[in-house]
Amino acid sequence: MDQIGRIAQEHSDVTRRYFLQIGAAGAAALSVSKLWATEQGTQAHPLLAEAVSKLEYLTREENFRNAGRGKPKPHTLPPEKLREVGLARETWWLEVLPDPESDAKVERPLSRASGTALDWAGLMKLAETRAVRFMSVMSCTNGKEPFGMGLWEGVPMRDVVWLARPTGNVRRIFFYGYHNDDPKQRFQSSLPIGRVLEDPPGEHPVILCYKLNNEWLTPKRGGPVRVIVPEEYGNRSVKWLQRIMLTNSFKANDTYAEWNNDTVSHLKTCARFIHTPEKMKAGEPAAITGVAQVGMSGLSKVQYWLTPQDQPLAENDPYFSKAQWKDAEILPAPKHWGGGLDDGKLPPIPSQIDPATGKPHEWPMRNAFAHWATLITAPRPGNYDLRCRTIDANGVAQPMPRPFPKSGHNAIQKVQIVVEG
Ligand SMILES: Nc1nc2c(c(=O)[nH]1)N[C@H]1C(S)=C(S)[C@@H](COP(=O)(O)O)O[C@H]1N2
Ligand SMILES: [Mo]
Repeated sequence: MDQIGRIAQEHSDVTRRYFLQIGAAGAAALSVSKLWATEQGTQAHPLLAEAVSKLEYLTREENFRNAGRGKPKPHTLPPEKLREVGLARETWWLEVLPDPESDAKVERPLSRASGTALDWAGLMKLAETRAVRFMSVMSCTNGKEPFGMGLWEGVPMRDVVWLARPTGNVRRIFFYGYHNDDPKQRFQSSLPIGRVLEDPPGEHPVILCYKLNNEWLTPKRGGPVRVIVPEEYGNRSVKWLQRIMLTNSFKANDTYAEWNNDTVSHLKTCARFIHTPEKMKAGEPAAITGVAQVGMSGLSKVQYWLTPQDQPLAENDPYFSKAQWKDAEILPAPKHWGGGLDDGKLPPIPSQIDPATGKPHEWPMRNAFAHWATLITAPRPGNYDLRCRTIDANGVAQPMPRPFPKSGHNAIQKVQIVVEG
């Protein structure tokens, strides 16, 4: 099953039960903007209610798409081997070292040789006072669909960097994980040191992450500890983390750069379908749902365009800006967040959720998902193309302002629908 299929397949029990109730009411179509958040009194078209009831906000661990490389992939190693190489919580270690090829000044490197490497107990000690949680999207630069929407918990990377007492000549930081002790398999990413030490207002810290959706990070998700960089594509978020290097080099030395990717790229705003019918009847409504990845410039609208395939496309209009786009409904913050959380409730997330109301401070949240839904109707039988796109908070339509694929795939998605008489 593809990733969108996996996301669609998830069910939020609570919203489902609710929609089964109102579905029976069979009311006329109304705004779905109340659907996710309202518990009673809202009527919606049963088709739309049913479609929305299948959505779940957070992605379950097992439904994340996986991108960790290695021969063998580290998460497939047997438990004894994982323990042996430091990829179990009891045996985990992390080194923070000066780059030997540079003149970074680091007073107290955290090294295995000197017995100062950080271990699990040390990380948990830090977590007692420093732990942060936030929700953010995992998305691959070249992935057609986001990999998943996670609630991540970890300790800011800077807290561990400061333990090593860097004093100067540090301009960048690079890091990598376990790679079968084979340098050719190393997957490395890097950041300017400034991004690690400081967060712009509203941005979350770069973290050493040990929990997803309130559970310990599994080997598959990069556990015991991985990096999460909340605002960028997944290549920054190195799994099976073992080594952080402080360097005076000013150059990005990411594995992804060598693979012809732009490594300095904030998440882009873009829309994807989750559910669309393969067939529908002319003149009768059908429900469609989707997800928008809310990137650097926020989200103001999600739109769709249904057009017969035999209708010629406008010339010199690669992004269909002259087409008859219509607005879909962006769903509000869910009442129940899904993702397999214990009783469906979120643990405290001070930076994103108001503890008094349990609601997000802003919606849609940046670097997160926003789901959307709408009813579509095709007047006549035939083969149709259905497309979706976002308009970001600056008013710019997808795939602009950054249409180049190697900094994040955001081409306008198209699906085919057969409309029968
Ligand atoms: N050690 C290691 N970390 C890695 C990778 C890798 O190949 N090895 N792939 C990266 C890329 S390109 C992506 S998109 C994300 C995907 O994270 P996920 O597998 O948890 O979805 O992991 C990143 N971290
Ligand atoms: Mo990726």
